[in-house]
Amino acid sequence: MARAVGPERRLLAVYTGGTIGMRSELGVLVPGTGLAAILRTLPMFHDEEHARARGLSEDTLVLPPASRNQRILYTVLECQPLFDSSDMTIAEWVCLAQTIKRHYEQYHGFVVIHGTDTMAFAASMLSFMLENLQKTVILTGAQVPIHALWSDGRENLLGALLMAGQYVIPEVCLFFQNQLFRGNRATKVDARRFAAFCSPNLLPLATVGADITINRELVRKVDGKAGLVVHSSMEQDVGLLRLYPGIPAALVRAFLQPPLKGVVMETFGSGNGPTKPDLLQELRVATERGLVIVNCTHCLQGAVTTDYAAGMAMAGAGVISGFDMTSEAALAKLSYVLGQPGLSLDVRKELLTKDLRGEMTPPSVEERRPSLQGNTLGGGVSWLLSLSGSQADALRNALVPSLACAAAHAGDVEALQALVELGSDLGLVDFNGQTPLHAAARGGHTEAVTMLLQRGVDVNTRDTDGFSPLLLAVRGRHPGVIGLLREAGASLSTQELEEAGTELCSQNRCPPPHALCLVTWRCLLCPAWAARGQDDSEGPKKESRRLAYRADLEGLQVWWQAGADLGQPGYDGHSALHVAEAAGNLAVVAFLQSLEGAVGAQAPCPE
Ligand code: ASN
Repeated sequence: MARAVGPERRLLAVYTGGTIGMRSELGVLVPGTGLAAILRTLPMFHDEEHARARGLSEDTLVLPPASRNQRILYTVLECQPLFDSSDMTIAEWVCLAQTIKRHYEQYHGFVVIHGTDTMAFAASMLSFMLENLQKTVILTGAQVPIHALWSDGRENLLGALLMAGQYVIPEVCLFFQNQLFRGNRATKVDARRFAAFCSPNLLPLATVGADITINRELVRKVDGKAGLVVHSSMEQDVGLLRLYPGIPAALVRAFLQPPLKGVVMETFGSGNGPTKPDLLQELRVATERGLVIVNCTHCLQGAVTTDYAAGMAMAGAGVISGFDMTSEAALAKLSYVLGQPGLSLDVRKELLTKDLRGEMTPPSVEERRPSLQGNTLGGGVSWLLSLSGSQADALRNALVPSLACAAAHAGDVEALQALVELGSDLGLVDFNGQTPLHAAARGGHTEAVTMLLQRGVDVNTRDTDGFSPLLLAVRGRHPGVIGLLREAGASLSTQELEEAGTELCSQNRCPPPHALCLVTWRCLLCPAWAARGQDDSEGPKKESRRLAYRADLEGLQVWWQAGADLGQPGYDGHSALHVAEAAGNLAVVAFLQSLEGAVGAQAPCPE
C-alpha cells in the first residue's frame, strides 16, 4: 500500500450498468447509457476549465484538485450492452477482467461501475481472475441513480475515483458509503439503505471521513516482479445450495447431479447441517463421485468450525470447510479452482482450504507458542538462564518449565538440548501441570518425544485436567507419537477413556459434543446420541442415526492404537461393530472385524 505520487493519475472507469446510471422507463428502472455525459455536467466530477487549459481529449474527464500537486484524470468506458447486475454472469466478469488487462499499462488504477445486486459476486470473481494485481481496482455503484437529487451515487463514485487515484491498494476492492472493503470479503446486506454492504469478517481496508484512514496492515502485499495474470478459464458449473431445517435428501440429491462440479453449501451456525443419515449419504455419494462441496455458514458473521457433531458430520461426508468466507467468495473461489486446467482433485481441494486472495482466515491449527531457537526471545532467555546467583536460580526455575514446553511444542529439539545443557530439568511441569512431553505429543513431534523419553521424562504424568501425553497424541491423531509412547509404557487411564467418550453423553447433554466424543466409539453407542431428534416412530432408524457419528476410521484407529477396547459394549449393549454394521459403514466394519479376528478389539500393549 502506498500513497500514489505524480502530478497526474490516470484511471479507467468501466461502466457496466447498475442503478447508478439507470433511468425510469414505464415506471421501472432500466440501465441507462451516457453516464460520462452526466458526469461531465457535474462540477465535482469534472473541472472543465482545467481540461480546456490542459488540452485534454474529449473522452477524458478530470476531477477538481483533491491535493495541491495532483490531478485525477479518468476515462469512462461504457460497456455494450449495459446490465442490471442481476443479469451478469461469469462470462461478463471474464470480459471485465480482460478489459482491465488490455488497459493495464495505460492506467494507474481502475474503477468498475457495477450494479449493487451482484457486486459482491463480481468483486469476488475478479479477485480470483486477476492474479498478481499491482494496481488498485475498485467496484462501486449506487442505490439511487446519480442524476437524482438525493443519491448515494455521487459520493460512492467520487470516493472510488479518489481512492483509486490517490492510493496504490493492489487488490480488488469495493467502495460503498465511505468504506473501502476487500472485494471478496464484502456482501450486500441492505436493499435500500445507502450502507448496502458490509464486510462481516474483515475490517474495512480504509474508511473515509474528514480524514482517510487506511488499515495498512490489512492491505495485501504484492510481489513486485510478477506480472498480471488473468484467469479466464473459470468453471461455470458451480452452484449455491442453502440448507434449511428438514430439507429432503431427495431434493439435495437432485441438486447435486452433473453437470454440477462444485457447490457452496450454506449451513447453519458454525457450519452445522442436519445429521439425517439419508441426507449425509447423499452428500457422501456426491463427494465420492468427485463433486466438490464447500461449507459456508449462512450466518452473516463467524466461521465454519467442527465444534458440533452436526458440523463434524458435514466434514465426515467429505464437505470442505470454507471457514469464514462469504458465500460469494466461496463460489468465486470454487469457480477459479475448478477452472484451473490440469490439477488433480486432491490439489483442487487443498487449494480451497488455503487463503489465495485474502478471502478467508484459516484457523491456526494450534495455538502457536514461541520457539527458543533463532529469535530474540531465545537469545534473551539463554542469557537469563546462564546467569548465576540465587535470584537467577529462582528465575530459571520459574521460566524453565514453560520454556521447555514451548520448545517441545514447536518440536525444537535443539532448544530442548540447550535447556538441558543449561542444567534444566525437563521433567518439571508448567502452570497447566504439563511436562514438555505433553507439549511434544500434542504437537506430534516424534523427534522431541524420543529425546524426552530418552531423558527419562515420565510417560504417564497427568496434567491438571488429568490428561496424559498419550491422550493428547490421540486427540492430535499422531500415530507415530502414540507408538513411541505406548512402547515407553504409556496407557490411557480409565478416567481418560471415560471422560473422552462418555463425559458429556452420560449427562444426556449431547450435543454439544466433546471433541473426543467424535472419535470414540463410545459416542456411537451412547443412548443420548441415538435418541437425539428422534421420536418413537423412528425406532427402526435408531441404528442408522448413529451413522452420522461413525465416519471416522482414522479416529477409531488411533484410539485402538492407544489401547482403547473397541469391543466393549456401550450403554445399550451394542458394540461398535454392531453399530457400524447397522449403519452399513463397511470400512469401519472391516477394521473392527480385523481386530476381532486377530487379537480381540484391544490393541496389544507393546512389549
Ligand atoms: N438492480 C440494480 C443492479 O444491481 C441494483 C443497484 O444497482 N442498486 O444493477
